[in-house]
Amino acid sequence: MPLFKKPDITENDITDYNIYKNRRQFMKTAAGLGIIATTGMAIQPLFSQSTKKSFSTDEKPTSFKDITSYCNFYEFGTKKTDPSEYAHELQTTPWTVDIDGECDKPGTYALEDLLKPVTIEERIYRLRCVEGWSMVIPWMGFTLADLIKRVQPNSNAKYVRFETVYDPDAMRGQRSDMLEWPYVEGLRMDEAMHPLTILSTGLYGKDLLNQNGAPLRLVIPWKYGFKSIKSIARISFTETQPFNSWQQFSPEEYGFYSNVNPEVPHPRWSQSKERRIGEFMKRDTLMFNGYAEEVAELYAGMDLKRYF
Ligand SMILES: Nc1nc2c(c(=O)[nH]1)N[C@H]1C(S)=C(S)[C@@H](COP(=O)(O)O)O[C@H]1N2
Ligand SMILES: [Mo]
Repeated sequence: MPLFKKPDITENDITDYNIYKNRRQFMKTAAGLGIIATTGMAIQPLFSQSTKKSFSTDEKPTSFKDITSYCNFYEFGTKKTDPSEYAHELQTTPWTVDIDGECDKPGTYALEDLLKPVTIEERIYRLRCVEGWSMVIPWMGFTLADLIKRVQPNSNAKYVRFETVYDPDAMRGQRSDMLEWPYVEGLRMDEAMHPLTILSTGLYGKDLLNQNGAPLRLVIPWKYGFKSIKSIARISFTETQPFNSWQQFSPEEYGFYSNVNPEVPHPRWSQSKERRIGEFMKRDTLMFNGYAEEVAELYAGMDLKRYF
């Protein structure tokens, strides 16, 4: 994975966020008055009235422009601007997700059917890339636990494995052997069931753009960004630990857990500091990306230097 590079876009674009906040205020008022408008909203229904404040950071979100143009999505190339340039080449409707392995309700699910019973809510999370930069992203999504409960994993299911869509005609990066395709990620079942772990369908109140992993991507805020796999086409319940893409690429550098940990350096660079995109000074990286209170107990008794 390349070392930190300065974003190509440095302009501090707060206009989008103001529009977004005003729209949110409008939606709340509209909901209060019972005049709920639904036009132009494909997946994002309404801002949930019961936004779980406790899970959202009140730090200032990174600009919409930076979030959507400074991306890692190697299926479209390795440059930060490749995804925003080429990801439109992927067709995301219709979309299906294969659910298989150790569960009682396997099948090929249409995305609409997976989304029908869920309430989309906003979660403002930090995202820390292993390369040494971070963002604050106002995601729209629902808990992965919601979906898992519906497909009923059996007692052999110890892990959840995810695959990105494989479509080399549309994804130019998949025509190279930079990584083995499709991109694979995995979580232990308790990590997958944790209320902080979400499947995202949007950000800043809009449907995800392809470069951010439309139409469905994982977000696990206490782990390095590469765990948050994009454009998910398969979810499997497994008895054995999945062998994720970056671990396949370089097992000494990228582990299965990949919890954000300022005390465990990457073999080629320190992880103790990070640059928040849009800011100049570096800031300290926090244990579990600042979510220790919520997730440290998942790893009680584990040597986090060994299980990095
Ligand atoms: N399929 C797939 N998912 C992926 C990646 C990728 O290359 N392919 N990059 C990961 C990395 S390294 C990061 S930091 C985040 C970036 O998410 P964002 O571009 O939406 O901010 O996506 C992750 N998910
Ligand atoms: Mo990353």
